[in-house]
Amino acid sequence: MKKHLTDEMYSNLKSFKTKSGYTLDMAINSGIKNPDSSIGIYAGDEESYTLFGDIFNPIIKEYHGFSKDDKHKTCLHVDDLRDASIDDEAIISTRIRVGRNLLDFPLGTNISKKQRDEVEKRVINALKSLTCKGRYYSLESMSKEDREELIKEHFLFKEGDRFLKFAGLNRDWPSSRGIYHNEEKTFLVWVNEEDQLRIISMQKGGDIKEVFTRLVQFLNELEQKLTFSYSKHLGFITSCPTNLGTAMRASVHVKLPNLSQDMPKFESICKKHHLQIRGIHGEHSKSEEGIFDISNKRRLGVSEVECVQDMVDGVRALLHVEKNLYM
Ligand code: ADP
Ligand code: CIR
Repeated sequence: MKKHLTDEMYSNLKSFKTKSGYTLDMAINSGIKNPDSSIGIYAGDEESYTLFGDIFNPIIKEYHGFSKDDKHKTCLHVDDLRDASIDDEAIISTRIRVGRNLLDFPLGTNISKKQRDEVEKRVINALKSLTCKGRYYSLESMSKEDREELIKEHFLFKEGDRFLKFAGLNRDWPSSRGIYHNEEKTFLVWVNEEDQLRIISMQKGGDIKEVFTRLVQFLNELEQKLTFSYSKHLGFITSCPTNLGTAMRASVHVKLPNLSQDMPKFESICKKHHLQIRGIHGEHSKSEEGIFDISNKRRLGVSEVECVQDMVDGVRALLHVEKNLYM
């Protein structure tokens, strides 16, 4: 944000307000309060992306390589994936999530408590219709111990960090937040975190196709009950511009003890394959014991299948170097 926002742009945009009352000052607050942000800007609603397009567009272009005149695309045909199963003991687990927000509501950054309550009600209602046998647990009704255990096991989100806090996403915490999951915890839905829904499929090991198939099945079922905010140009609308488009992050937890000793090489392979490196407790966390969270970086202008394929091909390339160069 600080790289692209000029004085002139700020003066031009500062008095604008979207229909839900979102302003440029609100959009950039997280970046202003956290100068170490990697992105530093959030939308308050779909309109933010056009009304404040002068600042969002170059950021979107830099992150996704997607221009104003490009078209987003979608493909959820799991069978189009190539070489999807990574049968390697270095792969500890696989997770694919998509973010979704309901049409006709502001995003979490600019939602009122009453609207957030209504979103939770609608989502709970839709979850009841799933053929997946699961239960919804409200964060408020969960014990501290249960909450901490679920976070430690990578199933549940924690209270938003300083980046989310200054974007307005921690307001009224933990009211109207919760998690739905099946007994095996292979299908989960987070409610009212950074996006109103984070729909997640995960399991141990590297059977990426199975994880993707489960996600698509329940996503299709949810779409019968809920209408998500979607634009032809930007795909699914999300709070953070990095999640626009497919809003998909396909990741593995993978052991790379050798390659991670050579960070420039590790990072250059990731860059070539459009991958992002995270620590094992999510964004802005550290790696432990040479285990990293490796995921697709691009989400807009590429289809869902391409997002997963970016991850699969990139992780194969990382494992090749990990095994062959350091024997
Ligand atoms: P998001 O995926 O929604 O962008 P985070 O990066 O904060 O959010 O990750 C959310 C949680 O999911 C964290 O606990 C993280 O460790 C866990 N996670 C991510 N990828 C995997 C994976 N492949 N296997 C197991 N847990 C994962
Ligand atoms: C930041 O700007 O650092 C946070 N708001 C998180 C940005 C999302 N990160 C990402 O690379 N997907």
